[in-house]
Amino acid sequence: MPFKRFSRRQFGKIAGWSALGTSVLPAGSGLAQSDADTAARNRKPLPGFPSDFLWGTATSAYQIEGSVHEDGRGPSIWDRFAEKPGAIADNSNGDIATDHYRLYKQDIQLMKTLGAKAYRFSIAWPRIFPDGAGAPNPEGLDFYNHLVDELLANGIQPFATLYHWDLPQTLQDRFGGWTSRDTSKAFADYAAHVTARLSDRVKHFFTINECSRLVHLGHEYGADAPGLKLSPSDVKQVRHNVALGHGLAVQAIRANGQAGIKVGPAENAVSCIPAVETPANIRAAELATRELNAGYLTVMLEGKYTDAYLAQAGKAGPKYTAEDLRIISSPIDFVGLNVYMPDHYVVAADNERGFTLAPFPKSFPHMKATWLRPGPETMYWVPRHVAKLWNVKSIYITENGTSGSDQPAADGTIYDVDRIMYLRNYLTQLQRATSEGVPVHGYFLWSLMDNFEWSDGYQERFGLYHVDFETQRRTPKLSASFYRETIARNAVA
Ligand code: PNW
Repeated sequence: MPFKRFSRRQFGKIAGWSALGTSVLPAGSGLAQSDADTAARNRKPLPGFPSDFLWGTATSAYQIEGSVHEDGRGPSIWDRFAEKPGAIADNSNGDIATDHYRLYKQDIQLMKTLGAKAYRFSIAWPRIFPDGAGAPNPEGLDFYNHLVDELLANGIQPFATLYHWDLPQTLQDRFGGWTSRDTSKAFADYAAHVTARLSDRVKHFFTINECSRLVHLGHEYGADAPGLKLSPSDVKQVRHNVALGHGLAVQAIRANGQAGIKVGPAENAVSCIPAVETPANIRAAELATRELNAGYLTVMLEGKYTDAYLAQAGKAGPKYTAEDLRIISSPIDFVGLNVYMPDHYVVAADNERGFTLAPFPKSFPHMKATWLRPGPETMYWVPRHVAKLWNVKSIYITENGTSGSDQPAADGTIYDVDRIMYLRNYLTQLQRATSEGVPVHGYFLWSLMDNFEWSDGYQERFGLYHVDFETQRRTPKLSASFYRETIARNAVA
């Protein structure tokens, strides 16, 4: 809603300002300055994070491993997609990536240097089942066995994601990938196989990374593998099949995992922020969160699509059974949230939905990637909404970070103060959330090191460690020191 439509008085009311007097320091007065200094010195530090808060970093298989032909790995839809001219900005692919498949021991030392106590990685389905289903490839699993053992030997808890977008190509060819529920079933079989073999040591499993991105970018806009541009009704069916895959995998993981393992999704929930923090706007942002995540977290946590989602879809709605909904909403132990940016600033409105989504002004800032609009408060609101709307008792921030230009200065250091600015502000908001009792139990920074950033190739660097993609040399950026300091203090540095 454009603010110019409000009179000053109306705006004051909405913002809850009418009761506030003006409290501006007299400009240029030395006295005011020294008062401010004293206040700053006496300021009580913000409370730190809970004492058992888990700090980690995150990566995904195709973005770092390389070695795409090693030890019997089959092709994935990303190998195939990257072959298409123009699909990847720099015409690159994940053939070598950051060579983590061979350098994983060294990379675990990087985590240790940060003081991180947890690591979120993904397992490449085409390494475990080169044909997507059928005969497993034990050599493929060996890599993850070694990785997990090495993590544990270094005091780092493994958090495994089962699907971070690298679908075996054979499933795309055979069934049309996620357009068919045969893929949802194959995913559950793969999840069962992996959990049976890793859950003696891996205690936390994420099912699918960001259902929404794989649905929209992969199947609606064609910007991610498999590069499809499906009709609205087919997109809704893909969305349903992906949610079904999540639910079937939750059941398979429980049935095959050791007692006490925990499972949940890793979603980038559509983030809705009260444009001005008033009770009415907060309620409107909650309503918007529930509606705009209808095909993802809402159906997973409520076991039904919202009335508005079904009404809006009309004939293009997904086809499903009541049993599907029961499977999709199988109980989970935590919700993983990838938090990057605000999707919407919300204002309460007297309309059918109860909210208005404010358009983003052209002047809204962005980080190096033009899509990444910084809004630190999203780190407070998304977990708060999720905890409140669905009574979720455990949340992990499964990704948060930014790319940067990351140019070395004359002294060779990468002073990535833009990344530090971004992280400091987001973590301050996370500290607000945990100190108010929002049950966030850990944070995984995206990413440990620069890597293959999907259709942006190697042009967007998200790492705490700079990677020279020619030599595979890893060098800490200044933000690595910031993160190490934050972990050491268990409070924003
Ligand atoms: C994530 N958004 O994707 C992915 O999980 C990572 O693999 C990826 O490298 C990382 O973010 C950085 O891009 C995102 O629109 C998808 O808010 C969508 C959004 C953010 C991140």
